[in-house]
Amino acid sequence: MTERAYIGLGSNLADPAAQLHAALEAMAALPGSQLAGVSPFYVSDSLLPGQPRYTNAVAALDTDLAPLALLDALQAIELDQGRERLERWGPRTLDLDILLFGSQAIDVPRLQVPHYHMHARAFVLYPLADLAPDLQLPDGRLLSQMLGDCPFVGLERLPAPE
Ligand code: PH2
Ligand code: MG
Ligand code: MG
Repeated sequence: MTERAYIGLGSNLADPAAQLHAALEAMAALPGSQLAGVSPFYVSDSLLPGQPRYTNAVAALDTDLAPLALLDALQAIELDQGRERLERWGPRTLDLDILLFGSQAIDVPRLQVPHYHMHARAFVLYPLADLAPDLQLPDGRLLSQMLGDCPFVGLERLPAPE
């Protein structure tokens, strides 16, 4: 069955915008998957002080892959682009997070969907709303409601490339 997944992209090392573009190309090439939309890119300070600023975006991916197969594929793209897991929340060349997977709620050790902190992260919610403003989470929470509780503070929205 094809499901629409929303993927959060983030990078704060080694030309972040180029990392995001490369990741989008790699995601579009995944088996049984089609890129259905990409938000504008946003720049913001890291949640952890002392790190370079992040570039973030959200992509909509229509995929026949099962959730854990998609997770494997995204982690392979992260590794391919030089991701090193040195410290939790450390700076990274590429972070790909499954935010939503259709209307499924998933809670297994490797994967929790919806992504646990998305409701509180402006750099996730605003690009997600660019793609799907009327979105509802599996538990019934409305994206519009979450946006109201998460001010657009410290986010810089980059103009779309030519
Ligand atoms: N990711 C982190 C830590 N801090 N800050 C921003 N602005 N964007 C991120 O994607 C981000 C972060 C670790 O997951
Ligand atoms: Mg993340
Ligand atoms: Mg991650």
